[in-house]
Amino acid sequence: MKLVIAVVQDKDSNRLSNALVKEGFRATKLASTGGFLKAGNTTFMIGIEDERIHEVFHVIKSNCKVREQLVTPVSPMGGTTDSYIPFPVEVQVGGAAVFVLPVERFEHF
Ligand code: 2BA
Repeated sequence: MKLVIAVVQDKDSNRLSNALVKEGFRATKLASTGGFLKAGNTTFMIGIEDERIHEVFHVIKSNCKVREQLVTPVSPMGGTTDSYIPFPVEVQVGGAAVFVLPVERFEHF
């Protein structure tokens, strides 16, 4: 068994959770905050048998979009503070940052 941890944009979270339920996957949604943008995102925990993991990836990929987002860095990106002029930069966010962890044991009481 594996635990899939997927960080997705809030805009995609309802669609993804509906799709997971429809395809028969169990998932838990956690409200989270990205360290870089300091904006809300959603973290899914999905416990899944090893042989179905590619199905979960497929559902995540089909329901999470890549989006461009403008962000003004709060600290210099490598330069010194005296030469620092803040200006917005565009970053690509998503579709999903996905981690796969081995599960030693799963009990459901
Ligand atoms: P954030 O940390 O808010 O990052 C949002 C987006 O900003 C990232 O999109 C990436 O395009 C950019 N970004 C992040 N750190 C950067 C940096 N040091 N310099 C330049 N650009 C940077 P994604 O890669 O799609 O990540 C979306 C969210 O997924 C992240 O939100 C974070 O909450 C989570 N995440 C991504 N990689 C992670 C990791 N290795 N560990 C834990 N969480 C991660």
